Amino acid sequence: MKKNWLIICSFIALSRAVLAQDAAPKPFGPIPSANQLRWQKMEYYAFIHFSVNTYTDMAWGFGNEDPKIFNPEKLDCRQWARICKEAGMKGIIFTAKHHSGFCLWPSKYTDYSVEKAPWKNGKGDIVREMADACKEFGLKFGVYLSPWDRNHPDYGKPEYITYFRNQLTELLTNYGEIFEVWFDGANGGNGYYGGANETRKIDAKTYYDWQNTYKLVRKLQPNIVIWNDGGDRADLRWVGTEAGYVGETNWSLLNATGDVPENMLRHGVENGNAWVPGEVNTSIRPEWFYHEREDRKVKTLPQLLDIYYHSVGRNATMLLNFPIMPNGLIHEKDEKAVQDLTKTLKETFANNLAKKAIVSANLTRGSKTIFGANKVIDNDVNTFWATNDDEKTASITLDFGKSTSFNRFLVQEPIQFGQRVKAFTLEAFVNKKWVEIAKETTIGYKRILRFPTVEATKLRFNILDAKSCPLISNIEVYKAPIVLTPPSILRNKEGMVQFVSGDKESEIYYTLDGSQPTAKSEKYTSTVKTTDEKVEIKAISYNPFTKQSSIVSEEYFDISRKNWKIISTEEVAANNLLDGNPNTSWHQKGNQALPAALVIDLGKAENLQGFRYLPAQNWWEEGSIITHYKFEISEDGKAWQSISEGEFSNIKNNPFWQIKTFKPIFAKYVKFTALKNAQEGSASGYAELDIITTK
Ligand code: FUL
Repeated sequence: MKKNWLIICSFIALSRAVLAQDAAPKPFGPIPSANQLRWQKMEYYAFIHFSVNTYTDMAWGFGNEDPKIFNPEKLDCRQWARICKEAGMKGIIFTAKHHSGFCLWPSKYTDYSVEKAPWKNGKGDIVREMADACKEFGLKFGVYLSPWDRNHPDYGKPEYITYFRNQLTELLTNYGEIFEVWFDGANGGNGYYGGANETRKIDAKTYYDWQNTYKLVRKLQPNIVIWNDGGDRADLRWVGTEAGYVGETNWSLLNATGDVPENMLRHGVENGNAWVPGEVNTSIRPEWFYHEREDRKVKTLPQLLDIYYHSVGRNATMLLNFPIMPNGLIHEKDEKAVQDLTKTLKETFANNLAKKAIVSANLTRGSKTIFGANKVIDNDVNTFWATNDDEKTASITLDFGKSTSFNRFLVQEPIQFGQRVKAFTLEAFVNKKWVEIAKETTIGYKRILRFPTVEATKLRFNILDAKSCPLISNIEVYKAPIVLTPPSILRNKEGMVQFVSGDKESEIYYTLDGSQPTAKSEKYTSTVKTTDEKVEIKAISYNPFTKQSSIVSEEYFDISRKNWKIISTEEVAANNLLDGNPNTSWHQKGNQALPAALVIDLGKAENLQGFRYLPAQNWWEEGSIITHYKFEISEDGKAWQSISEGEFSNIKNNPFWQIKTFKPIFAKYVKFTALKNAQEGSASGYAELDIITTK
């Protein structure tokens, strides 16, 4: 009797244990809210930048622009929505108000808006047209409302907060459901401010009283996510750069309070106590607003693919900006670029090879019907493969049954249970041996790996470490078409040109006369000498085996800098800013003595009509970016005339070439002065400085 009783007891204990492991694992650490989860699944959506500064060719409006300049005669929000929809994007975030303070809807609280513009005789409302177009094309709609307002007289005073919230209320009440609101943190201080024309400093942490603003937002739009890089922690985080990538290690966690250094923005915080996932925002051109000169700088297919894999492929979302032209349309080159991206992504992710494999795991939690390995290929991200609670390592093998070639691996965690995986590897079974093809860290909502094509019969995915038992909801394997990266083109001080290949197998062909290069053009073997004059160089990468060509890369160089001499310093490193290599830099010391001037003797008088400045590209580690400058010229190096002075708006977030033009003037000497740096008191960092001549 006693014995039977014991058997019954142990049976109950055993089935309890089995049942416990059949039960879903408990969430680990912070988890996303329903709104964050819905947002994450959008993956890819658009930004649209349009304002009065579209008409003044500026990155930031000053706030004094006359609304009369705002007249987008062909404005067509349906064109914008169509392009985004066809690109596979899921929504659009629109700059309802940028830093200029100009409102693209007729706000009741200001007349600095479309109401004062000639467009539609002041009867138009672009926010309305945008919201309607999104609805028609089945896209979600989001708004960008700049907290910094360079037009409003009360900016800096408590009254402005009331104004800001009133506008927010208009936008979040009158235009249907809003999926995301963007509160940009940029603030350069100076502005028009109702005519005061002064610099106003605010404490971004306290001034906007974000907590109460957030309450208002959530009351008006319960399904919204809030983006904020300047104030209190919101739902989403900036990734610390506008260049279009987040760290390979990317935790969707931060700490709810405290400062977030840029490094943390890129990688998140492994043991952070709040769920704050990253959103990668970048523009399809170097800048956010339209500039005609950037028609040749639209991001190329290889660049856009990199952005996709470095955002969606690294547990973030991709927010890609289209600048609107003064006529109110997206440029056809931008449309073409995004179409090419969509086409390639469709081809890449068309045939999931994992579906054809037999999937097995070395460990499984409880019942295989609930948590078995085949859950990773069942097309349902809500079901997943799991191990027992105490396991931190486990492997899944995909057996293709025959030799199969692939170059992409996609994996997902069911993040509603928290982000868990800390380290994993990927191995391919080639010639009867396991070969490691990737060693990585985090996964999160989605991770996509790219690697050179491998031919293997099996693929093994090994989780090496996790915060809690690993859970995997999805695995996909693909063979993507090869897209060749065009070469980059560098010209040094002496006018010698070097082409740098994007891969190791391709040959490079080029032209120096602006014509389209083909595999019949000049082949690049060693450095090419160009004349000292302006030159337009085009080049392609070409794979002789597949006969495939890359798209064309092109660079336009002004006169060579051969005879230039920096005369304000003897430091040899200063010549780095003339060497044509963006990766070498010079940091002008003497931070006490700011403004620090750089004087260059051009060798002979040139007819100047502008200059360009590229900040040091290693600004993460060292030195600073110049935000305010003065450009002077002289015939004799003694008497100076100031030609251009101002700011490089948004250079800190977007540290690329800054171009300033002016009326043509002859000069033999130029003086460039850094009036202010992004990091106050630090050295001024230069990668390159160049002039633009009229010749
Ligand atoms: C930045 C702004 O200053 C830019 O103008 C742009 O709107 C970008 C998305 O955010 O910080």
